[in-house]
Amino acid sequence: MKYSERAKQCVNPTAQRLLNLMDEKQTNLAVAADVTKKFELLKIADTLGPEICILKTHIDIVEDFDKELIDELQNLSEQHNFLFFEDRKFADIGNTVKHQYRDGIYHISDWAHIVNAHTVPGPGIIDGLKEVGLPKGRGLLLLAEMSSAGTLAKESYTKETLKMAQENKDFVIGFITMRQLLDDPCFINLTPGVKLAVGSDSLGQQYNTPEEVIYEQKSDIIIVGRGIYQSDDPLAEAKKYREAGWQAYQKRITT
Ligand code: BMP
Repeated sequence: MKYSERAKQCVNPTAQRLLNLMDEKQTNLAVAADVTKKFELLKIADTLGPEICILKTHIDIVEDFDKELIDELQNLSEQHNFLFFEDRKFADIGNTVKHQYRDGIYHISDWAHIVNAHTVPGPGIIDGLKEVGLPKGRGLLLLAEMSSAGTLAKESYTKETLKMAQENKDFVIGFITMRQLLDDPCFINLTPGVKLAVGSDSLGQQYNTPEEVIYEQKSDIIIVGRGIYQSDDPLAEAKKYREAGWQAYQKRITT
């Protein structure tokens, strides 16, 4: 099914918006902007914005963070039509994550269309995040699997995570996963650990290619960080990933 056909079946407005945006803009590329300075983050958002469906942030690594950064990022998101995914990986009890999502320095729920959570605390984490995010039309991804070597997110942990998602379809819009885990068009699968060549880094990250992730494993969105922002020409490299991810999607929906 095309992303936009899937959008019609979803109840969550962020899921609908993302799936429609991907087909309209013809991109299933999310860039992981893991940089520590405002100007670097803004440069990535402005230069790569036209190529991506999602800008994935780790806002707490930005050393000179201030409110203006969010204002400027929001302007760029409107100008280039991409969504924000704050990769906060909430992992506490419902009451605590509610505050972490809404309050503090970052006020994540005010600007991040999408956030994610570990399921290790149990379903209360979803309830807490939902209290804040659902009235704002936000979406949540659950970490069903991870890309790193030796991850404990597998087998029964992954299965329980899927169950929690199915019980919260109004707010949970998909998964961080290495593959499609459920045959349900409303769950969007996002896969990190993507490079044009298979490999690993020195700290446990493991890489697969866009073709493997989107075509073979039937995931929906490739998340690419260092493969793009550490290259000599990030824009040219982003275009390569965009093309590879889109071709793999075209091949999947036509075969
Ligand atoms: P890189 O492409 O540079 O390896 O970056 C991958 C990005 O995806 C990082 O921001 C990391 O935090 C995130 N990520 C991951 O690598 N594996 C996971 O299982 C979950 C993640 O969020």
